[in-house]
Amino acid sequence: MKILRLGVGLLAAASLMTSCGNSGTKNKNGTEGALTKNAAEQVYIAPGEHDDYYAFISGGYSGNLLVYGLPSGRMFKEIPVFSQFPTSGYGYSEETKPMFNTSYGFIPWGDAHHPDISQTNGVMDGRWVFINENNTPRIARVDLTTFETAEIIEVPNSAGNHSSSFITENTEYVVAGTRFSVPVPQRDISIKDYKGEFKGALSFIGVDQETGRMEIDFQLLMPGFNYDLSHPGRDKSHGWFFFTTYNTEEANTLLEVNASQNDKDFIAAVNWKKIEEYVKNGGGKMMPAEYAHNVYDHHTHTATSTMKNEVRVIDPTEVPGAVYFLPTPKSPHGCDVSPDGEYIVGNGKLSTDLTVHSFTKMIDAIENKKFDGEAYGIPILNFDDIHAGSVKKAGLGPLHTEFDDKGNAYTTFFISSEVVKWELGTWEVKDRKPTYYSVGHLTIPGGNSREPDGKYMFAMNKITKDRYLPVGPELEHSAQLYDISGEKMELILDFPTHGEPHYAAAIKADVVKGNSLEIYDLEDNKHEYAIKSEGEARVERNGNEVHIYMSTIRSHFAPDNIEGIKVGDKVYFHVTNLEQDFDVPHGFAMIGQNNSELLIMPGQTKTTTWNPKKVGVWPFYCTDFCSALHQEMQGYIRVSPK
Ligand code: CUK
Ligand code: CUA
Repeated sequence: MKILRLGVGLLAAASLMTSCGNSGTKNKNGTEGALTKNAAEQVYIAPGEHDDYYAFISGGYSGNLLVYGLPSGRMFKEIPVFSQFPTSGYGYSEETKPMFNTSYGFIPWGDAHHPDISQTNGVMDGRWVFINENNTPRIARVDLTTFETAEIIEVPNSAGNHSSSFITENTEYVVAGTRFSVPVPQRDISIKDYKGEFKGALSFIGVDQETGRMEIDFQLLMPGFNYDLSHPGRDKSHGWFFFTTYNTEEANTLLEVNASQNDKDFIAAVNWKKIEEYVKNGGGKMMPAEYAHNVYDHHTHTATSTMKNEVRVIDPTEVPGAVYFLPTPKSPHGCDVSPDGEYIVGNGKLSTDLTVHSFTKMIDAIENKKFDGEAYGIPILNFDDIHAGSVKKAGLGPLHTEFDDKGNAYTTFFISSEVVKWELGTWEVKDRKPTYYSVGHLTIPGGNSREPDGKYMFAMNKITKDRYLPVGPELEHSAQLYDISGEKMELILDFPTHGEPHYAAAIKADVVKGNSLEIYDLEDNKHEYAIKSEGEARVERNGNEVHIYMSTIRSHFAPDNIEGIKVGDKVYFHVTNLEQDFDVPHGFAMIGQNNSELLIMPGQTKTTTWNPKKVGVWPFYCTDFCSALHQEMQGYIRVSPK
């Protein structure tokens, strides 16, 4: 009961904090860390100059990924991933619609959470960004040469794909852990039979190092807890993966109360090297499971979707020594591993202390078989044998931790709305700074690798209130950038983020910059309906299907007068942009068309459809200002009766 009251107490403190934030609106200048001139200089990027870092910020329920520059906080691009995006026609064009295929049908929206950048030897290499979709479990891969979504794979047996998409040190695996446990395989059973019947699937998705292509190598079917977040081991703990759990009570109703009974939940330590070995020797079993695998090809400019029908599943008790439970107080949320791989930080969200486990001690305890019972056949280690230390009274409601290059850790506290800097090894708090307001994640460039950078940290807040000019009841979220190069953190910038920012992955700009593609080579365009010159532009009829092979070049369409179309036809516009100059897209929009416009980059082909319903002469035009004669870039289609 004591535990329960603590939980409720914290919840009360949470609502208190929210009202604190509110009263702050009255005294805007009173908020701490107002900009100094020095701070302004630090974040100022002169016109035409470039930022030092890329930050890939989760767009949360917008389903997308946002590209920002640091330290300026300027947003450069919104990369559509799990949601349709009329700006470019992503998810509307015929070529990109297959990206949204799932075993549940066409799902053109997603709840994006955690981006993570590919690594080589534990260092971010800037090849790809992976990001998870929470709602209809999927993982996407964004290619950092084109900054476009190259692949989306659905994750079967999962529900609330939350402890994802974190990656191992050489991008061997991108990991996708379920939040909700569910019946596996899905079946019609009473919800009251949850306990012991439901399973939590932790998926290890292999990544091809040449192409980046993902395949689900195996799924570990864990006990029916909730799996919240995860992080890979690194350096000395390479080969392990750590997952926080909550609801080890296996409650199926009123989790707010029923899932806070146990004094400690677990961090699950998974030795994936061991399981990989087991799988290589034919271990595990194939289980029927339907899931879509969608790949976009930059040469055909077209996505293809394949429906898979089985997945390899593994019962953790089949592989001795592969999985252990580390008792961790109070529903740990984030699970973060220090750059040297020694410390595993469990952010117990209903605790005021932060619990840190030692990887060396964990291995010792395993070797000496010092177990404190088991859960569903999985050994539980003794808390005192693995505990490295605790940061005492660090704050209220710890969520996530990142690291710098000087042996410090930075933890966000949602309830007390602050970032706390503390030292690894001494567990001493060195500094704390308020955030505005109620921070969730934080990011240090490289902070999730062996080589974090020690210059900037930014905090991503859940509540915005008074930070910007009022815009009605619905506000964008707000991030704060801090200079962390000195002893004390210094707040130097506020900037808005889009959707709910969960994690962000940030990397030195130089690693990515040189690899960014400027133009799709027209000669290399292998799209089924591409044309390479205006001479190939034409209209082909096949029954009541009409295919228009159309080209764009400054500043006209070919063909631009189209006749012979009838009411009831299905018209396909296959538009190829013949331009080969950087940054000269053309757009295409047809009156009453079925979907969004198209934005076609130089060398690219995109397709939209139109069902003419009315007799007449109907215009189309270019939507993107492309030359002084952009307003002349137009055409007509004559529609005759059936
Ligand atoms: S979760 Cu912890 S605050 Cu989805 Cu990363 Cu958002
Ligand atoms: Cu082409 Cu405007």
